[in-house]
Amino acid sequence: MYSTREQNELERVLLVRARIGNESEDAGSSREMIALILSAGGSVVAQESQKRKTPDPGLFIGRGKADELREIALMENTSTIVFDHNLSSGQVSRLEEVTNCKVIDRTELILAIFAEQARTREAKLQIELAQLRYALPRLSGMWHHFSRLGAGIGTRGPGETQLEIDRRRARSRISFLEKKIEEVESRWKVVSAGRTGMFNITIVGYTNAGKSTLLNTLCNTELYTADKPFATLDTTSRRLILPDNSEVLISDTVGFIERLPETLVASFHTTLDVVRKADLLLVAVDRSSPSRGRHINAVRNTLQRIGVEESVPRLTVWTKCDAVDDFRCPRSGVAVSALTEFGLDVLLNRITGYRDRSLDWFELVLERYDSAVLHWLYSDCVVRDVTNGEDGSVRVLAGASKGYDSVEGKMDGADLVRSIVRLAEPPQTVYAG
Ligand SMILES: Nc1nc2c(ncn2[C@@H]2O[C@H](COP(=O)(O)OP(=O)(O)OP(=O)(O)O)[C@@H](O)[C@H]2O)c(=O)[nH]1
Ligand SMILES: [Mg+2]
Repeated sequence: MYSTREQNELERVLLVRARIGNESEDAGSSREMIALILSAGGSVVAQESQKRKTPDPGLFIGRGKADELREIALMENTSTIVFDHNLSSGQVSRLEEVTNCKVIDRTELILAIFAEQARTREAKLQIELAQLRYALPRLSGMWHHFSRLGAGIGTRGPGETQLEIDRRRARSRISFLEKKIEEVESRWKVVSAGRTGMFNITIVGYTNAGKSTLLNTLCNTELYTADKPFATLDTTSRRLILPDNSEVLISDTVGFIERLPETLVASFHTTLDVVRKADLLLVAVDRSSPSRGRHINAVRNTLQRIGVEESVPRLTVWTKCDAVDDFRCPRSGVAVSALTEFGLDVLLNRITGYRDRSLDWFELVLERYDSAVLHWLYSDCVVRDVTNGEDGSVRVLAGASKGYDSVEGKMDGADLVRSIVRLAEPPQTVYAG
């Protein structure tokens, strides 16, 4: 319903960016906008920028510049102007009046791409909610020309304006969507309750960093990947087998971008839950992108905005290393290439190290082999080592994922148990984090 491609025919686009204060010209930012516009179904035929101390309250840019945009749009045969800024509804309608073009701001553009990319029911619900929440306060700007008192028998109540009806419809659709999303959320809660005890890893990062490709390579899956922004809008979780044959859960989710619209952060609350609840965040950074410094900052800010605790461990994963000439391993994090599988063994070892530190380690000696106890240990703990003694005893080195108490409780009174000792540290292995 809000598809930019269908509704606005975003074909020839004039891109506008103001540099506010001492902001400098930024080629990376402009490249990103061109990619976003392309994703929304448009192509940039001209770019304009203006340096300003502060944005103009009425037009964001200066009046002279706005007049100039009208001339450029005529010359370039475009009727669409995209601003790399968030504009107020008043600024949009005044700019549209002056330039005689359709004006789209950054949030609207990103929302349009999300709408275009949404495949699953959940993503579609969340994006529609984000769009309506964005449009609601703007309806006055959008519809003030059209509001007619008391007109339209049957479709609207007496004395109501079109604006009031649109607002009422939008509000009731918003509460319908909120209810539907809540239903999805409670279903997810049931699913994730079954996973308690599993170590949860979530891959986060700037959009197009190679997150889904990394998960595909690690788990041998076929998630959708593409060289465009916001190819993934849903969360997918898969089991990942670590080098010690234990399992963890790894999730891929929606990518971040600089100035991610607030309405999306709010509506994608359920999707982003997987980020807040992770035991380890793999922060994917495209090592081949010249804008990687900016991307790292944007991801850090977004994690803070969505309420991820600082205490959640984060491991930087430098992706696409095969695409870098003269590659040298960065000092921190792990350098990988999902394409050539370079560095994946190191990454898996580092993940195992983090997971090991989340467990309560213990050494258990049983009088003799007991399949029921061993079965329990294998299903509820990470068993690192089992040694058979000459006297028939069995020594087990394991880590409890549900706390040491769960092990003591289980073993208490079992006459097979010769000794059980809690270890202060995870065992030293090649998996050190
Ligand atoms: N050369 C190279 N390209 C890669 C590698 N990993 C991913 N890519 C490419 O990077 C592009 C983006 O990959 P995705 O896995 O879709 O990226 P993403 O982070 O999931 O992106 P969004 O879901 O859109 O946020 C695709 O064209 C991939 O083929 C890699 O290791 N090397
Ligand atoms: Mg993806």
